[in-house]
Amino acid sequence: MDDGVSDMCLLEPVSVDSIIKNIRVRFGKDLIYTYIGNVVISINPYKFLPIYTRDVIFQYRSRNIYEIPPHIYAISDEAYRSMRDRNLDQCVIISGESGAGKTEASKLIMQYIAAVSGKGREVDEVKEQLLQSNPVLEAFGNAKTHRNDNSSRFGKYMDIEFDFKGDPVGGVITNYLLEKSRVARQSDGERNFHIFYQILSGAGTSFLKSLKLQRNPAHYHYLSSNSMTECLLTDKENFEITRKAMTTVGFNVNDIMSVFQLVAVVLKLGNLKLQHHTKIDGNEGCIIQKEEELQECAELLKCSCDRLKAALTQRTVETSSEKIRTDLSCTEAIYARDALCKAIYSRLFTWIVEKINDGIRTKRRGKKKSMGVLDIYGFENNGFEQFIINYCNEKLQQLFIELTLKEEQEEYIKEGIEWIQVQYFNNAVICSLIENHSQGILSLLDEECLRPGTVSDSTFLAKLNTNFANHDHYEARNCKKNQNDRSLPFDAFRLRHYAGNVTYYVDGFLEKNNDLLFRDLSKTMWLCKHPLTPILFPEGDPYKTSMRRPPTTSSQFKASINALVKDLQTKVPNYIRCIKPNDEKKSDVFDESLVRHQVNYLGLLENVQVKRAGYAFRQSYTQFLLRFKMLCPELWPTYNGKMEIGVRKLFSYLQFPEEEVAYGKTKVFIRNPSTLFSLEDLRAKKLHDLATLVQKVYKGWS
Ligand code: AD9
Ligand code: MG
Repeated sequence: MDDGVSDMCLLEPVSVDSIIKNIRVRFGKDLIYTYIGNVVISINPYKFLPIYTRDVIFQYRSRNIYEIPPHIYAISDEAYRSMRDRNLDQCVIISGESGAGKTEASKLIMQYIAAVSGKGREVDEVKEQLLQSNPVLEAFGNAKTHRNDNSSRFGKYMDIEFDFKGDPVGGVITNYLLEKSRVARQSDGERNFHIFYQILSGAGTSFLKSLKLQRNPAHYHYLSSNSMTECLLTDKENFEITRKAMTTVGFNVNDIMSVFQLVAVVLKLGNLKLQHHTKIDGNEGCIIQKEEELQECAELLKCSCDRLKAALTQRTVETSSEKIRTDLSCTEAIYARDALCKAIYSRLFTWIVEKINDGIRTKRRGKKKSMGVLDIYGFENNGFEQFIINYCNEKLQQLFIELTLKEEQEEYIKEGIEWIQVQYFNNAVICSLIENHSQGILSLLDEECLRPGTVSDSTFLAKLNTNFANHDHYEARNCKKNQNDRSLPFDAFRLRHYAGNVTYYVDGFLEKNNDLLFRDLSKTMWLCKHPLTPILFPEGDPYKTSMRRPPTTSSQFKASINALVKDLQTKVPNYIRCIKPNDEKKSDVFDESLVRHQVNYLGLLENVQVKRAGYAFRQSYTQFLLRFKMLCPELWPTYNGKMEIGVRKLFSYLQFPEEEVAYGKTKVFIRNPSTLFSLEDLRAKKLHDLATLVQKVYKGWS
């Protein structure tokens, strides 16, 4: 029966076609994991597979990666043991497009670590908190999109900390840029964040009443302006799960109440109807129609209704001598309302992450080991937020190249092993196009946001066109080279990302990057007596005189991504590359062109080539001998000679073909995984023989 090869380094011949064929054959047999060396390729089965039970977990425990079939547990085990036993901090970087299975993979890793690490009241509590942070973050940060019914709309890095025994003692979660525009608007057929539906379908009648909410989602503008208004069956039960999980991770009854009050406020503010109004003095302004909803919002926020109303419909301009109030037009007021709701929700989300961190942060002192799991959103198309997300993916691809392709090749050189360079596409040029300090797209965007005078999305685009007209990875209709490309709209630019071309519409870039909230709104929020709003809107403090401009969205993101990359660089990387088999979210359907696209941009062929041209396995002489010296009588039980000589003696005794092994300065390199399998088999047999012998001797004694 053909199961394909479990490590694609063994493919013959090596080509994109053979890689796809191998993944396809294995996918057809529900073998969703395949290796390229120690990189795991995972294809989403879109169905339940019985491969995540406790029994399976324990099969993978403390086994070598090549001993048993590929599994995400195998790499989790490898990373865990390397951290625990060799004191090497680890990170697991999970990549792939939306719906490819990244979040599920990250949960499987955590489940594995929780199952195999130590037990005890304190440790169990930490584990439970780490695991239960998932349902909370997913309720508030995930949503149904076209591509994924449970799509993460934020990036997440969870760094789990361990004591010297390898037991989890805490962790820190870092969140990246929640897609907050979803609060006020979603594409057709998509939904708002899960929590809105969960609360409406799952909360008890009296709880809903205390939040002044109605059960029907169609009542709420933010949940009904698109075509997916209904709650799903799972929303109701998920509400219970979310609430319980909030308690586990450290929210008390008051915290929970405060959070849901703000969730309710967002829904209710979204329902405010603003109407154009010409005042007696002839000035244009707007009035709020349904005042009851406004009144209820004020009650939930514990603030004066008049103040809230004024903040939503007027703007105060302060000069050194006086305050002047002007009325907002209807369009401006709708904009202000939506901006406020997005700000409340996204800041609440960050507060929730911080609150979880307060609960799981390590209380113990002393040196800790750590393992970080990165689950970032996948590549998607279109506006500002996607541009930022795609920038992040470019950075991660760059890290992958640095650590897997470049470093691998450099190691051969360093160890003095003969080597033919494999060519691969290095995306550093795209990273630089985006983030270059003075001349990148991000710095030009910031410059445009801060420049006095008339600036707009179009002036920003014009600036890009002037600067990057001749750049290989930049295209725009107004650039000479793209003049005849009718697929390029005039209000957009296209980047040739490593994963493919993406067209970005510039509409909203400046505003989203500026991310400014009218001061009247932040001040009103700060003045509310609600326990959270003063924390969420510190800039609204009227006693704070600092007029410093907050950093732009893109500069904040750039800083946090660079900090992340720096952190990842200090750890041993483990990679999981997720692949999506089809766009219909169906099981057993393999869309070859879709998979081909992913295989290409994930650079799997180059990955296999580098691994194959090189050696599938390498280990320091000392560690290698420690494991296998029992296979050579001359080295067993004690060997005091030079380690490299010992390894040479071992291979000569075992009579493996010479070309299978290379001897570096500090490490032994093994070309094929099958050689390692044979070594493992021999070792297992030897151990078995030894155990039998010991038993016999023991019986003889007793
Ligand atoms: V996004 O960039 O956050 O939109 P992800 O995170 O890559 O995306 P996710 O892990 O959420 O995708 O997986 C999408 C869906 O595929 C899940 O909700 C499951 O229904 C399904 N899935 C993913 N992995 C597995 C698996 N190992 N077994 C079964 C799976 N189903
Ligand atoms: Mg996800």
